Amino acid sequence: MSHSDPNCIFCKIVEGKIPSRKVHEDEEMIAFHDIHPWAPVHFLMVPKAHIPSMAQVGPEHAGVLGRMMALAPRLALEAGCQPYPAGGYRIVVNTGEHAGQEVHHLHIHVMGGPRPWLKG
Ligand code: DGP
Repeated sequence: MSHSDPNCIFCKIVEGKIPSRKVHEDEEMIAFHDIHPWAPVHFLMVPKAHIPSMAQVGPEHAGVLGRMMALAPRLALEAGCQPYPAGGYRIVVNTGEHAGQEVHHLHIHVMGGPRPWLKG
């Protein structure tokens, strides 16, 4: 698995070649607002390493994925989601064509804000 794919839009965001509205960055991940939000609050959490989707994830990725999930609640509140249980948010990882995955660099959607945006 290569660390960076020159044709990948999220690798370009990671490398600063495409601008984004960042909510977090550290040595192994970046988080930024979705350009086409589905919810009042909608940001993406992206590992810096180019992993195409959840389908390529193995035990070697457990650390970074665990740290991303563990950071999501704090970033959600900082981005404007309201606290659990009256508020809250949805966390989604689209994987493959049947899930509607458009960008083939693993990303976690974090979506919140008052309904009725929530579907399904
Ligand atoms: P998915 O369907 O799970 O692959 O979602 C990809 C999301 O990425 C989609 O909601 C729109 C967002 N997106 C695509 N290109 C860009 C971009 O250049 N910048 C930002 N901020 N978001 C993008």
